[in-house]
Amino acid sequence: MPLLDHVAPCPYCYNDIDLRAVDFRCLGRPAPGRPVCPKQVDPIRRRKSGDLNAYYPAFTPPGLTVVSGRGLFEHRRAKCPRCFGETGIRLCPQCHSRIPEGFAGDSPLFGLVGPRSAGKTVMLAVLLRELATNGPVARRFGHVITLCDGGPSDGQGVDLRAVLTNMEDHRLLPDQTLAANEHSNKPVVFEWKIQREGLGKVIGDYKSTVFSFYDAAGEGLASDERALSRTYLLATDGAILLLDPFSFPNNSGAPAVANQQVETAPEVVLQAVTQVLRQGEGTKANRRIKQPVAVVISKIDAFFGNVGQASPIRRPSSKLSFFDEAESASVHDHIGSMVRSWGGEGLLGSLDMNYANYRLFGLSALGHEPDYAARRIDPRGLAPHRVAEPLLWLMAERGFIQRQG
Ligand SMILES: Nc1nc2c(ncn2[C@@H]2O[C@H](COP(=O)(O)OP(=O)(O)O)[C@@H](O)[C@H]2O)c(=O)[nH]1
Ligand SMILES: [Mg+2]
Ligand SMILES: [Zn+2]
Ligand SMILES: [Zn+2]
Repeated sequence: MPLLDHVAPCPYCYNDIDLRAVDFRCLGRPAPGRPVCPKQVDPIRRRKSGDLNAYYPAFTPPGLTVVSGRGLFEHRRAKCPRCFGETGIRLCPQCHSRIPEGFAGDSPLFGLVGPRSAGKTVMLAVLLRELATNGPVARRFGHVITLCDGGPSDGQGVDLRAVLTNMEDHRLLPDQTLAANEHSNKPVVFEWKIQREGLGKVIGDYKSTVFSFYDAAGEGLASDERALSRTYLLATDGAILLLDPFSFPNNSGAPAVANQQVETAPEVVLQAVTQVLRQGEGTKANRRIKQPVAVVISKIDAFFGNVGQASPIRRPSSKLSFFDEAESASVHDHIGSMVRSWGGEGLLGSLDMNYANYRLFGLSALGHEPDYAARRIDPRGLAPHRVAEPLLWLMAERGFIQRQG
C-alpha cells in the first residue's frame, strides 16, 4: 500500500498527520482496580488554540508503527499508559484536535478565500444550516453531514452557530470587527457520511469523508503576515474563491456600496491566490493550475432584478441526488456574461490563462438584500440560494458524489 494513503493534512492545523502515528486521549474509564486519570489543561491545545479546558491526558502509544503480516496499519484504539483504560479518541499529534472518525488519507481540504466583506462568514453560517442532518443537502443526497469540533473551543462551530442564531432569531448580520478577530484562524470541519453504496472510505456501515474549510482573507495572501492562510492554501485539494459583485468596476455606483467596505478588486484577490497555488503545485509558468477552483459571486440576490425570472441564475438548485452538470454549466455561462457586463473581462481572462479547471457560480446566502446600513436581514428571513453548489461541485470532482447531465 502506498505510504501516502496514510498521510493527510490535519483538518484543524494543516500539518500532515500520519494515521499510523497518532496520539490518543484517555477516556477516563480506567481498567478495574485503577484510579481515574485526572483532567488537566492540555499544554499543546493551550499553545495551539488557546484552549484552557481540562482534558483527560493525551498520550503517544508505544511501538508506534507496527509491521504485521499484512503490512503497516493505522491505530484506531490504544491503552492509556496510566489507567490502562482503552480509548478510541485519536488526536492530531501536532495540535491535539480530535481526529474525526472518518478522517482518512484521502480526506479533502477545501479553502475558502475572499476579500473582507465578500460574505464568507454569512455563507459559512448558512452552509452549516444547509448541510445539517435535516437540511436540504443531507436530504437531497440521503446522507448524514455533521460538524466536527477538534475540541470544545476549537473550530468555528460554536461561533458560526451564534452567527446563524443571530440572523434567524434577531435578523442581525455578523459584526465585521468581531468576524475578523474571532473567526479568522479556525477552520470548519465537516464529516459527510454515506450509507454503504457510493465511493469513499468504508467506516463500519458508512463510507465517509472529512472536509475542512478555512476562511482566508485573500488580499493579504501575498504577504508574509498571512502565513497560516498560505500554509492552508498550499495544502488544499480545491478552493472556493468568493467574490463580492459590488467590487466589480461597473457596480461601484450601486447604492449598496455606500455601506460596505469594498476594498479589493477581484483581479487582485485572484492574483494573490494564483501566486500561492502555482507555488504549491510547482506549476510551470506556461502551465495551468490543476486544482479545481470554484469562482463564486456572492450576494447574487442583489442582481435578480437584472435577469429574467427564468434565468438559470435565479432558478433554485436541483433536488436530485447527483451533481447536475448541465445545470451547472448553464449557470457558469450566465455568470460569465454577467461578470463581463460588470467590467470583469480581466478576471475571466486571468482565469482562462491560469486555471485548467475552474467553474463560475452565483449564490446568495441571504436570498434577499439586507438593510446594509442597519445590518439587518430582510423581514422575510433567510432564503439561501445555491449556497452548497460550489462545495457539491468540489465533492463531485473528488468522485464523492455522482454527477450526471
Ligand atoms: N445582498 C446580500 N448581501 C450579503 C449577503 N451575504 C453577505 N452580505 C453582505 O455582506 C456583508 C459582509 O458579509 P460577511 O459574511 O461578514 O463578509 P466576510 O468579511 O467575507 O466574512 C454583510 O454584512 C452583508 O451586508 C447576501 O447573500 N446577499
Ligand atoms: Mg468574516
Ligand atoms: Zn492538527
Ligand atoms: Zn487514563
